[in-house]
Amino acid sequence: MAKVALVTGVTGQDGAYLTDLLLKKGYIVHGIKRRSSLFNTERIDHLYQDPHESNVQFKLHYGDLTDSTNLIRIIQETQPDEIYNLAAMSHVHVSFETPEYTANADGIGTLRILEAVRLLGLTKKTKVYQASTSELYGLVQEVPQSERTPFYPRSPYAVAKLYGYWITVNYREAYNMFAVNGILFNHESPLRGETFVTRKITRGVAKIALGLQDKIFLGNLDAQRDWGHAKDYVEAMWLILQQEKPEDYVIATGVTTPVREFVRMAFNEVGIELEFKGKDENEVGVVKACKNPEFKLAIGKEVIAVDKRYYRPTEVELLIGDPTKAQTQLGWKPKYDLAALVEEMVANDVELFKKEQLLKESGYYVRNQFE
Ligand code: NDP
Ligand code: GDR
Repeated sequence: MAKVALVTGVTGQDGAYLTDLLLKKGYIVHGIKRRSSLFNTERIDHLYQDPHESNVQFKLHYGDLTDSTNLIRIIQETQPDEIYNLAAMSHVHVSFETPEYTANADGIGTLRILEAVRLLGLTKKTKVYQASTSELYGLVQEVPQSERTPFYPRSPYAVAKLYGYWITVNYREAYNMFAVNGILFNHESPLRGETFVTRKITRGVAKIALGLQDKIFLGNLDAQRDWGHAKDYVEAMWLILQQEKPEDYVIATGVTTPVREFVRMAFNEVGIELEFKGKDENEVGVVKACKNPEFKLAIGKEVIAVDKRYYRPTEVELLIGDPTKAQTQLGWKPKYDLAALVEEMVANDVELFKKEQLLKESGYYVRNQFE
């Protein structure tokens, strides 16, 4: 019998990679997607199966983490062996503007899933994976951060995820459930949401190189992150649920890099060398050399500027994960390093915007003003 998985947040970056992985492993996958006024399945369209056919392995259900009865019904109907709770309002900066909703979806939403499993008498059958985060560490207590490092959340998002973390531990201990946290450090990909810093940079680099954008406005260039590839990280999620014992794991590369360096690496991918001048909000990045004849950028052109709008009221300055436990107990090892990740993301966005350039030249280009 094929295993059945239920994936919340199936339309997100991780949902797309995880669904692909689970289908390849022979699972039947049920995904929960939110109703939206526009199509929101772009990341999983390549996995579409016609629901009118027989033997459909991948099915979508409308749902929302803020709606208990909906979650209970879907879990009852699908009787999953594994639930991957990936749905969340996942943008740290936006959580300062929507703190109550973030608490509801990211914090109480986790409780709703666990409680649904309990109410339906599925505690022995259904394993639950909770998408916990390195944002729990927040204000630096120690580096590198491991499963034993104390938490100090620094945003409404992180505080909501702290509740999600502990309620998962509590249901494991109180009801003997296989309920576990993956404490994942930042992971990126060509499917990364456009407003997270890495994708904002790789999209900006592609558009600047192609003459579709003037400069990129960023916030804190000093922040340091331990960036991995989402494809590697969803593999870890699956491994965590295949263990004998339910335990929490840190998933990270163990290498940290400042945002400024990510910017430099991304521009290098298109043959543009940058130098940074000035400090704090007056810092700018200017073109030092342009080695790719395809992209004609003037030396001295300002392509990076700081906009304080992107500063956070409280910032997480430094994250470095210690993946020793995942390496030794799960046998998990990432295949991508940062250079390979940046290369893939920039190449993807250059291709994407070459298509957009073609549209522009044919008179079809509409600039997205709100990105
Ligand atoms: P994304 O933002 O790409 O995806 C989030 C998903 O959750 C989307 O499918 C979104 O739907 C859905 N969603 C949001 N709110 C609700 C809701 N109220 N009810 C149902 N679905 C909802 O995030 P990622 O894929 O990057 O991350 C997956 C999970 O892992 C998240 O919980 C995130 O907080 C966590 N995480 C991510 C890390 C990372 O670096 N990527 C690191 C550590 C943890 P829609 O498409 O309609 O917006
Ligand atoms: P993060 O990711 O907050 O770590 O959360 P994000 O890419 O948004 O920020 C990383 C760092 O870059 C700095 N930064 C900017 N960030 C954004 N978004 N836009 C900018 O213009 C900008 N300029 C500088 C930020 O201040 C920050 O220090 C991500 C999400 O996926 C969470 O859901 C997840 O839990 C954590 O990673 C681990």
